[in-house]
Amino acid sequence: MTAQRVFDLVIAANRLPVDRVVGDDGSSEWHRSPGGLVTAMDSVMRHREGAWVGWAGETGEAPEPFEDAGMWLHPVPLSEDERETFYEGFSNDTLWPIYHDVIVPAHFHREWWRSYRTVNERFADAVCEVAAPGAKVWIHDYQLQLVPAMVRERRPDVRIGWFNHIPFPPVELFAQLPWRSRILEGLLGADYLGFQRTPDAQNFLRACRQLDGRTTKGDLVSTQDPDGTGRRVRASAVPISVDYHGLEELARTESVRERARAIRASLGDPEVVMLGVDRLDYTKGIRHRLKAYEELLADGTISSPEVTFIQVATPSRERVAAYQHLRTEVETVVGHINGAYSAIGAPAVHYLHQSYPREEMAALFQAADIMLVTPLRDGMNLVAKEYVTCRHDDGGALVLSEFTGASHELRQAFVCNPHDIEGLKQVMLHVISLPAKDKRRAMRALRRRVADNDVQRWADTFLTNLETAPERPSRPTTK
Ligand code: GDG
Repeated sequence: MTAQRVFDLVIAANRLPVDRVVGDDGSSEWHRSPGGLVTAMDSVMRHREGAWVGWAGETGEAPEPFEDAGMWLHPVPLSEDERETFYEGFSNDTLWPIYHDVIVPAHFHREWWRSYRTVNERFADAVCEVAAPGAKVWIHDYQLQLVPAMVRERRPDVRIGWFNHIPFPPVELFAQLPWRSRILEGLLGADYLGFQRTPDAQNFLRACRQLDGRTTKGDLVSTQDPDGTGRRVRASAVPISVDYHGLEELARTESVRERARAIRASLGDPEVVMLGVDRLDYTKGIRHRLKAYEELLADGTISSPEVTFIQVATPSRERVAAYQHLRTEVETVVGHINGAYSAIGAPAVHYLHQSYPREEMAALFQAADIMLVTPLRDGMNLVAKEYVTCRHDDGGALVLSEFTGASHELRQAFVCNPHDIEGLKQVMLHVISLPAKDKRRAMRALRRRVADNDVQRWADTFLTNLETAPERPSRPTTK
């Protein structure tokens, strides 16, 4: 047994920042796990001491808690059934669609909800085990919305914050959830609730008012704990960002710059390289950008290989049916475009259903003249900010969907509505033909914006908001 340690800062997220990778010889190693939350929080936690509570990514018994890169990792177990019902089911097939404008239908199953509650209880227990008296507990994302109230019930001494990485839906969509009041109650266990954009915080406040008749004033909601104590909870926007300095430094290394040149050379040095980088997810608008590219090729406005498109589609949630359908659709369209418009040795679309190291991503960003970020809905979209960060040469151009959180900050991006294929084509053509000096001016402004608002600033702001949330915590209790 590992000795129990306690910490003043505890992070709880569905996944730990590492995955166990088992080699052919049966030996196992921990590798960094993919996704926006881990990318952001990993760099935040490297500058702070604390514990991270999360699932290690494999079902069955959880590994013993261990230290990795100066962080204390406390694994929470999930059974095979819970992976299907809590993770793939309620989290990714009920909440994810509802919170992303129901781009695909949401599925409601009572046994999925029961499993969600059970797993949230387990996370709350784990958090309480590692939280020191009076600790700050920072809970993340839609998979753990009941944890704030569950932790408060067990440990009234700790400060509880929750941050939503994805959008919070309009009340008309949130209202569809049969368990909507339970979710609001769960969240209101927190002292502070952080959202990507002000409209997300407003959607939450409106849900509290309209669905549960709670009183709100400004960004505060009044609530009552089970013991009758009245409290106010603050809900406001604190937009996430990237590790600007760390990533820029990586992008400036000679090996990454050399790799960027090599990527362009291996494509035959096209006039224009367009790039998409996404988890293979139906929210990301991958089909829409492929359609726009295909139509431009079909009507002869552009031609391949002069204009070449690279799409990195990182494997994601491969056991959920909607993701399997999306993969089939995307691969069919890519096959169709390549069949019609490629030359030997020069495919029109380079489709990469793979995951790459950070260095390769930085090189790809530098190799791309136009970055296409076209989600139908996205909490923030870190890829947009990473692209800008890597362009230390002030080169490149960012095409950005108005339905991303990032578009609320990155005002100098070339904005598109991905549903409007004609409009998307026009934006692509506009950027292709725009004088370089205009694109450089836009890129410089974008880079300043991200440099001034990096991920450390985001974490500092969140933790300050948590610290100064309206009600003081009750006296620390000894365990
Ligand atoms: C959620 C919200 C919000 C992707 N492929 C590879 C790779 N990635 C990295 C990207 C980026 C991250 O994964 C993806 O972040 P996004 O923000 O684009 O999207 P989600 O995964 O949907 O993230 C989102 C985010 O949480 C943070 O709050 O912005 O709205 O949906 O960092 O670079 N990284 C590497 N290889 C890959 O193949 N190394």
